[in-house]
Amino acid sequence: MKILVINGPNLNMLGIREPDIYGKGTLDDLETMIAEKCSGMGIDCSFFQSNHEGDLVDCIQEAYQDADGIIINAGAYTHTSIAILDALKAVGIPAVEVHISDISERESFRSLSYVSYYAMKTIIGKGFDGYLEAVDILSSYDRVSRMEKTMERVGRALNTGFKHEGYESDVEALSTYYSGDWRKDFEIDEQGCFPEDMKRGVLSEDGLYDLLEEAKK
Ligand code: CA2
Repeated sequence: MKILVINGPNLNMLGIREPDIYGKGTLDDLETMIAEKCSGMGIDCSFFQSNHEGDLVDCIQEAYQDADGIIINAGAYTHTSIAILDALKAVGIPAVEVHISDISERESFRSLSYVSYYAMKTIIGKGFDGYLEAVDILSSYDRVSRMEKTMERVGRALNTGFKHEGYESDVEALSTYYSGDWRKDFEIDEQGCFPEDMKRGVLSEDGLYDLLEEAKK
């Protein structure tokens, strides 16, 4: 999984002034903290900071079909930039918005966030930890959506007698997930079956293993 972390105007000043609002850590400290968390989770992350609205728009556009998730603190552009909102909508990459300070408790002009019209979640007032929470949110979302895609492909493949293109690698993926702890993310019924809306037809655990074996032949 690839996560892009974007910080907007003045966030390069972190740790230099206003420590009472933004803390003592620098942008470098923040990026190191996120990189360490991502590396422990097997996530590839990259960072971008700019004071220029158009550069932030370009960065979002360049992430199209490349990043799987965006963490964005658009700084003051949060409250003014429809261009950044449109760029996020245009690329369609799942995004979490983060603000170091609690923007709901500050000047009234900070209460409006255009970015939040797109972001799946907005985290405010948790300092640098908000970015770490955002990594967890994007990682879980990515895992669930990959699993759903796999299940959909398996469902399609089951209906086409395993002839669906690319089925074998999906089976490998399913087999890996199935032996792991991903179950907690999904409702599994008493018979160990996947919920009806995640599959076509009833499939027990034993049945699934049989199908996996058959598909690998
Ligand atoms: O709380 C946040 O993360 C903000 O996005 C930070 C922006 C502000 O305009 C938003 O309303 C809320 C500003 C970042 C300014 O960062 C500085 C850091 C040190 C010294 C001065 C500014």
